[in-house]
Amino acid sequence: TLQTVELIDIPKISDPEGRGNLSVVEKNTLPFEVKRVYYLYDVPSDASRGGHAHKKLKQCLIAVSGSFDVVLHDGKDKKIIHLNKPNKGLIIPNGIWRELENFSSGSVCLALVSDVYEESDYIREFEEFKLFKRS
Ligand code: T46
Repeated sequence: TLQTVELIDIPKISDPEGRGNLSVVEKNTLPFEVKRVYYLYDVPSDASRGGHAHKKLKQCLIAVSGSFDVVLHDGKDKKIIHLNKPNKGLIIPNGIWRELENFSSGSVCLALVSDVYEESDYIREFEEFKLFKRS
């Protein structure tokens, strides 16, 4: 369900001498081990990314620059989360439909994920997703 989606704090170290911030994701920051990193950038403001669910993959999405909306669906309920802080991570467990939209200009979505790329892990049809949730 959508209750398994959580927004976590990524530790932020503000420089005492005014040199800005540093955020760090370490071994125990996320509730899963990271096996792959990818990032979305130069996304036009009218474009939509995602539009699928994963059978097993867990992800952490971070707006390292700019902002975007993450539309989540568990087959029953829908929720929209606006990401706009480099020190917040959105944990999306497996079995959740996601769409990313309204990317601001210059925004970057960093994804830290639990497994290597495998097309067979994707459910790309919403009807199939609903059947998957019922099984
Ligand atoms: C997700 C959202 C937020 C690869 O070859 N390796 C990879 O690791 C990834 C992620 C993609 N690809 C290829 C597969 C497609 O030919 O890159 C192309 C674009 O992938 P996709 O259409 O899946 O991109 P998005 O932005 O719609 O989805 C991605 C992730 O795939 C997905 O897991 O949750 O970002």
